[in-house]
Amino acid sequence: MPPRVFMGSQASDPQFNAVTARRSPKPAIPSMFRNYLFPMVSTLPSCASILAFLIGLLSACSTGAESEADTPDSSGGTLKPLRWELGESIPMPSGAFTQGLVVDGDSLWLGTGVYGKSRLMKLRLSDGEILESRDLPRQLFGEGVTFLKDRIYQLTWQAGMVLVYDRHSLERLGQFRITTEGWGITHNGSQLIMSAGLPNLQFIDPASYRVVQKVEVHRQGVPVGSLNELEFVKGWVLANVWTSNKVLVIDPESGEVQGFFDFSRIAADARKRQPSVDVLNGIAHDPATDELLITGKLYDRIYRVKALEWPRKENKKAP
Ligand SMILES: [Ca+2]
Repeated sequence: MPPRVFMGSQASDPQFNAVTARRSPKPAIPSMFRNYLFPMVSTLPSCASILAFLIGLLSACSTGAESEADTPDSSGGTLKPLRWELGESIPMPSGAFTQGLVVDGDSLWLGTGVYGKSRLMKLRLSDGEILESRDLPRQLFGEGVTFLKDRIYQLTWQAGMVLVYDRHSLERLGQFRITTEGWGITHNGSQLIMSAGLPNLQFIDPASYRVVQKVEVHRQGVPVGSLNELEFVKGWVLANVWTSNKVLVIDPESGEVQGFFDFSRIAADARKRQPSVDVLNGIAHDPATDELLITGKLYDRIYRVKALEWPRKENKKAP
Protein backbone atom coordinates (compact mmCIF):
# COMPACT_ATOMS: atom_id res chain seq x y z
CA MET A 1 0.00 0.00 0.00
CA PRO A 2 1.26 3.51 -0.66
CA PRO A 3 1.89 4.53 2.95
CA ARG A 4 4.18 1.53 3.49
CA VAL A 5 6.26 2.37 0.44
CA PHE A 6 6.24 6.03 1.32
CA MET A 7 7.58 5.70 4.84
CA GLY A 8 9.68 2.60 4.49
CA SER A 9 13.12 4.16 4.62
CA GLN A 10 12.39 5.94 7.88
CA ALA A 11 9.94 3.75 9.73
CA SER A 12 12.50 1.17 10.81
CA ASP A 13 15.27 3.64 11.58
CA PRO A 14 15.55 4.15 15.34
CA GLN A 15 18.07 6.92 14.97
CA PHE A 16 17.55 10.52 14.17
CA ASN A 17 19.62 10.49 10.97
CA ALA A 18 16.71 10.17 8.60
CA VAL A 19 14.95 13.20 10.03
CA THR A 20 17.81 15.62 9.61
CA ALA A 21 18.95 13.99 6.40
CA ARG A 22 16.74 16.44 4.54
CA ARG A 23 19.36 19.07 4.01
CA SER A 24 17.11 20.87 1.57
CA PRO A 25 14.27 22.91 3.04
CA LYS A 26 12.10 21.42 0.31
CA PRO A 27 9.96 18.45 1.30
CA ALA A 28 10.97 15.12 -0.24
CA ILE A 29 7.65 15.01 -2.06
CA PRO A 30 6.74 18.34 -3.63
CA SER A 31 4.16 20.10 -1.51
CA MET A 32 1.69 20.15 -4.38
CA PHE A 33 1.37 16.37 -3.95
CA ARG A 34 1.22 16.49 -0.19
CA ASN A 35 -2.46 16.18 0.41
CA TYR A 36 -4.19 14.84 -2.61
CA LEU A 37 -2.26 11.72 -3.54
CA PHE A 38 -3.56 9.70 -0.62
CA PRO A 39 -7.22 10.67 -0.92
CA MET A 40 -6.94 9.73 -4.59
CA VAL A 41 -5.43 6.39 -3.68
CA SER A 42 -8.14 5.64 -1.17
CA THR A 43 -10.93 6.46 -3.62
CA LEU A 44 -9.33 4.99 -6.75
CA PRO A 45 -7.98 1.58 -5.76
CA SER A 46 -7.11 0.68 -9.35
CA CYS A 47 -4.54 3.49 -9.44
CA ALA A 48 -2.98 2.60 -6.10
CA SER A 49 -0.16 0.42 -7.36
CA ILE A 50 0.93 2.97 -9.98
CA LEU A 51 0.87 5.80 -7.48
CA ALA A 52 2.68 3.69 -4.88
CA PHE A 53 5.43 3.01 -7.37
CA LEU A 54 5.78 6.70 -8.26
CA ILE A 55 5.76 7.76 -4.63
CA GLY A 56 8.31 5.14 -3.68
CA LEU A 57 10.52 6.23 -6.55
CA LEU A 58 10.29 9.89 -5.57
CA SER A 59 10.96 9.08 -1.94
CA ALA A 60 13.95 6.89 -2.73
CA CYS A 61 15.44 9.48 -5.08
CA SER A 62 15.10 12.30 -2.61
CA THR A 63 16.20 10.66 0.64
CA GLY A 64 18.25 7.60 -0.21
CA ALA A 65 21.54 9.28 -0.95
CA GLU A 66 21.34 11.43 2.15
CA SER A 67 20.41 8.83 4.72
CA GLU A 68 23.99 8.10 5.74
CA ALA A 69 24.24 11.58 7.29
CA ASP A 70 25.33 11.30 10.90
CA THR A 71 23.68 13.41 13.56
CA PRO A 72 25.75 13.69 16.70
CA ASP A 73 24.08 15.18 19.74
CA SER A 74 25.64 17.82 21.96
CA SER A 75 27.59 15.19 23.90
CA GLY A 76 29.05 13.72 20.74
CA GLY A 77 26.67 10.73 20.58
CA THR A 78 23.70 10.11 18.33
CA LEU A 79 20.29 11.42 19.30
CA LYS A 80 18.22 8.46 20.45
CA PRO A 81 14.42 8.33 20.44
CA LEU A 82 12.76 9.36 23.70
CA ARG A 83 11.01 6.54 25.56
CA TRP A 84 7.22 6.34 25.82
CA GLU A 85 4.52 3.84 26.65
CA LEU A 86 1.15 3.25 25.08
CA GLY A 87 -2.08 3.90 26.99
CA GLU A 88 -5.75 3.63 26.05
CA SER A 89 -7.11 4.68 22.68
CA ILE A 90 -10.12 6.75 21.64
CA PRO A 91 -12.27 6.10 18.54
CA MET A 92 -11.99 8.57 15.66
CA PRO A 93 -14.83 9.66 13.38
CA SER A 94 -14.86 7.52 10.27
CA GLY A 95 -12.82 8.84 7.35
CA ALA A 96 -11.24 11.74 9.25
CA PHE A 97 -8.28 13.08 7.28
CA THR A 98 -6.73 14.48 10.45
CA GLN A 99 -4.79 17.72 10.15
CA GLY A 100 -5.21 19.38 13.53
CA LEU A 101 -5.84 18.08 17.03
CA VAL A 102 -5.98 19.81 20.40
CA VAL A 103 -7.53 19.01 23.80
CA ASP A 104 -9.89 21.58 25.32
CA GLY A 105 -10.98 20.41 28.79
CA ASP A 106 -13.02 17.25 28.32
CA SER A 107 -13.35 17.87 24.59
CA LEU A 108 -11.09 17.57 21.59
CA TRP A 109 -10.96 19.90 18.60
CA LEU A 110 -10.31 18.00 15.39
CA GLY A 111 -9.60 19.68 12.05
CA THR A 112 -9.77 17.60 8.89
CA GLY A 113 -8.69 18.16 5.31
CA VAL A 114 -9.56 17.23 1.72
CA TYR A 115 -11.49 19.56 -0.58
CA GLY A 116 -15.22 19.17 -0.03
CA LYS A 117 -14.71 17.13 3.15
CA SER A 118 -12.83 19.54 5.43
CA ARG A 119 -14.38 20.13 8.82
CA LEU A 120 -13.86 21.51 12.26
CA MET A 121 -15.24 19.07 14.83
CA LYS A 122 -15.64 19.01 18.57
CA LEU A 123 -15.31 15.49 19.99
CA ARG A 124 -16.00 14.18 23.45
CA LEU A 125 -12.59 13.25 24.79
CA SER A 126 -13.77 10.17 26.63
CA ASP A 127 -15.25 8.31 23.67
CA GLY A 128 -14.65 10.33 20.48
CA GLU A 129 -18.35 11.10 20.01
CA ILE A 130 -18.91 14.07 17.66
CA LEU A 131 -20.49 16.88 19.69
CA GLU A 132 -20.39 19.60 17.02
CA SER A 133 -19.21 19.92 13.44
CA ARG A 134 -18.75 22.74 10.93
CA ASP A 135 -18.10 22.14 7.24
CA LEU A 136 -15.54 24.30 5.45
CA PRO A 137 -16.40 25.80 2.05
CA ARG A 138 -15.59 23.32 -0.73
CA GLN A 139 -12.68 25.37 -2.02
CA LEU A 140 -10.85 25.25 1.33
CA PHE A 141 -8.62 22.40 2.46
CA GLY A 142 -8.49 22.38 6.27
CA GLU A 143 -5.19 22.03 8.13
CA GLY A 144 -3.99 22.58 11.73
CA VAL A 145 -6.23 23.73 14.55
CA THR A 146 -5.59 25.43 17.88
CA PHE A 147 -7.42 27.69 20.30
CA LEU A 148 -6.17 30.69 22.22
CA LYS A 149 -8.41 32.46 24.73
CA ASP A 150 -11.90 32.66 23.19
CA ARG A 151 -10.93 31.92 19.61
CA ILE A 152 -10.28 28.83 17.55
CA TYR A 153 -7.90 29.07 14.61
CA GLN A 154 -8.00 26.67 11.68
CA LEU A 155 -5.38 26.79 8.96
CA THR A 156 -6.06 26.18 5.30
CA TRP A 157 -3.46 24.49 3.16
CA GLN A 158 -2.95 26.69 0.10
CA ALA A 159 -5.62 29.39 0.31
CA GLY A 160 -3.41 31.78 2.33
CA MET A 161 -6.18 32.01 4.89
CA VAL A 162 -6.61 31.21 8.59
CA LEU A 163 -10.21 30.77 9.73
CA VAL A 164 -11.21 32.26 13.08
CA TYR A 165 -14.12 30.91 15.15
CA ASP A 166 -15.70 31.71 18.48
CA ARG A 167 -14.49 28.96 20.82
CA HIS A 168 -17.85 28.65 22.57
CA SER A 169 -20.48 29.12 19.85
CA LEU A 170 -18.29 27.84 16.98
CA GLU A 171 -19.53 30.82 14.97
CA ARG A 172 -17.17 31.80 12.16
CA LEU A 173 -15.87 35.26 13.10
CA GLY A 174 -13.69 35.87 10.05
CA GLN A 175 -10.24 35.05 8.76
CA PHE A 176 -6.76 36.48 8.35
CA ARG A 177 -4.17 36.13 5.63
CA ILE A 178 -0.87 34.26 5.67
CA THR A 179 1.82 34.43 3.01
CA THR A 180 2.80 30.75 3.13
CA GLU A 181 0.97 27.49 3.03
CA GLY A 182 -0.63 26.46 6.31
CA TRP A 183 0.35 23.09 7.82
CA GLY A 184 0.36 23.04 11.63
CA ILE A 185 -0.58 25.47 14.38
CA THR A 186 -0.31 25.71 18.18
CA HIS A 187 0.31 28.51 20.70
CA ASN A 188 2.56 29.34 23.64
CA GLY A 189 -0.09 31.19 25.66
CA SER A 190 0.45 34.54 24.00
CA GLN A 191 1.39 33.86 20.37
CA LEU A 192 0.19 31.50 17.69
CA ILE A 193 2.96 29.27 16.34
CA MET A 194 2.61 28.02 12.78
CA SER A 195 4.43 25.59 10.50
CA ALA A 196 4.27 25.68 6.72
CA GLY A 197 6.25 22.55 5.84
CA LEU A 198 9.41 24.65 5.92
CA PRO A 199 12.32 24.42 8.37
CA ASN A 200 10.97 27.23 10.52
CA LEU A 201 8.27 28.17 13.00
CA GLN A 202 6.33 31.41 12.51
CA PHE A 203 5.20 33.26 15.64
CA ILE A 204 2.01 35.25 15.05
CA ASP A 205 0.59 37.99 17.25
CA PRO A 206 -3.11 37.11 17.72
CA ALA A 207 -4.09 40.78 18.03
CA SER A 208 -2.52 42.06 14.80
CA TYR A 209 -2.21 38.68 13.00
CA ARG A 210 1.30 39.70 11.99
CA VAL A 211 4.24 37.33 11.96
CA VAL A 212 6.42 38.82 14.68
CA GLN A 213 9.21 36.25 14.63
CA LYS A 214 10.50 33.35 12.59
CA VAL A 215 12.66 30.73 14.24
CA GLU A 216 14.70 28.44 12.00
CA VAL A 217 14.47 24.79 13.03
CA HIS A 218 17.64 22.75 12.84
CA ARG A 219 19.68 19.99 14.36
CA GLN A 220 23.23 21.17 14.87
CA GLY A 221 23.11 23.50 11.92
CA VAL A 222 21.20 21.20 9.57
CA PRO A 223 17.75 22.59 8.68
CA VAL A 224 14.86 20.29 9.55
CA GLY A 225 11.87 20.75 7.26
CA SER A 226 8.49 19.16 6.53
CA LEU A 227 7.24 20.25 9.95
CA ASN A 228 3.55 19.50 10.10
CA GLU A 229 1.11 19.22 13.02
CA LEU A 230 2.25 21.02 16.17
CA GLU A 231 1.65 21.03 19.89
CA PHE A 232 3.18 23.22 22.59
CA VAL A 233 3.98 21.00 25.61
CA LYS A 234 6.10 21.78 28.68
CA GLY A 235 7.79 24.69 26.94
CA TRP A 236 8.73 22.63 23.88
CA VAL A 237 7.17 22.66 20.42
CA LEU A 238 6.34 19.14 19.29
CA ALA A 239 6.15 18.69 15.53
CA ASN A 240 5.22 15.82 13.27
CA VAL A 241 7.64 15.39 10.43
CA TRP A 242 5.53 14.82 7.35
CA THR A 243 5.87 11.27 5.90
CA SER A 244 7.75 9.99 8.96
CA ASN A 245 6.50 8.55 12.24
CA LYS A 246 8.70 10.90 14.22
CA VAL A 247 7.60 13.75 16.46
CA LEU A 248 10.37 16.24 17.12
CA VAL A 249 10.91 18.10 20.39
CA ILE A 250 12.01 21.60 19.42
CA ASP A 251 13.33 24.40 21.60
CA PRO A 252 11.08 27.28 20.42
CA GLU A 253 13.68 29.91 21.29
CA SER A 254 16.72 28.52 19.53
CA GLY A 255 14.95 26.26 17.03
CA GLU A 256 17.26 23.39 17.98
CA VAL A 257 15.76 19.90 17.83
CA GLN A 258 16.55 18.46 21.26
CA GLY A 259 14.89 15.09 20.97
CA PHE A 260 12.29 13.04 19.18
CA PHE A 261 9.70 10.35 19.71
CA ASP A 262 9.43 7.53 17.20
CA PHE A 263 5.82 6.38 16.91
CA SER A 264 6.39 3.72 14.24
CA ARG A 265 4.69 1.20 16.51
CA ILE A 266 1.51 3.28 16.52
CA ALA A 267 1.64 3.73 12.74
CA ALA A 268 2.07 -0.04 12.31
CA ASP A 269 -0.92 -0.76 14.55
CA ALA A 270 -3.07 1.80 12.70
CA ARG A 271 -2.13 0.26 9.35
CA LYS A 272 -2.88 -3.21 10.63
CA ARG A 273 -6.31 -2.08 11.76
CA GLN A 274 -7.01 -0.23 8.52
CA PRO A 275 -4.66 -0.71 5.53
CA SER A 276 -5.84 2.48 3.78
CA VAL A 277 -4.45 4.82 6.45
CA ASP A 278 -2.27 7.73 5.41
CA VAL A 279 0.65 9.22 7.37
CA LEU A 280 0.90 9.77 11.10
CA ASN A 281 -0.35 13.28 11.81
CA GLY A 282 -1.96 14.77 14.89
CA ILE A 283 -0.54 15.62 18.29
CA ALA A 284 -2.44 16.85 21.31
CA HIS A 285 -1.61 17.01 25.01
CA ASP A 286 -4.13 16.16 27.71
CA PRO A 287 -3.10 18.18 30.78
CA ALA A 288 -5.48 16.17 32.98
CA THR A 289 -3.44 12.99 32.49
CA ASP A 290 -0.22 14.49 31.10
CA GLU A 291 -0.53 12.17 28.11
CA LEU A 292 0.12 12.89 24.46
CA LEU A 293 -2.64 12.01 22.02
CA ILE A 294 -1.29 10.73 18.74
CA THR A 295 -3.18 9.89 15.57
CA GLY A 296 -2.90 10.09 11.78
CA LYS A 297 -4.73 10.78 8.56
CA LEU A 298 -7.56 8.25 8.20
CA TYR A 299 -6.58 6.52 11.46
CA ASP A 300 -9.61 5.09 13.25
CA ARG A 301 -8.14 5.60 16.73
CA ILE A 302 -6.35 8.27 18.75
CA TYR A 303 -3.59 6.71 20.84
CA ARG A 304 -2.84 7.93 24.34
CA VAL A 305 0.90 7.99 25.02
CA LYS A 306 2.80 8.57 28.24
CA ALA A 307 6.16 10.17 27.59
CA LEU A 308 8.69 8.53 29.89
CA GLU A 309 11.41 11.06 29.21
CA TRP A 310 11.93 14.54 27.81
CA PRO A 311 15.06 16.37 26.71
CA ARG A 312 16.94 18.03 29.54
CA LYS A 313 15.84 21.62 30.12
CA GLU A 314 19.45 22.75 30.34
CA ASN A 315 19.75 21.84 26.69
CA LYS A 316 17.55 24.83 25.94
CA LYS A 317 19.68 27.56 24.50
CA ALA A 318 19.08 31.19 23.78
CA PRO A 319 18.90 31.99 20.07
CA1 LIG B 1 -1.96 19.83 17.80
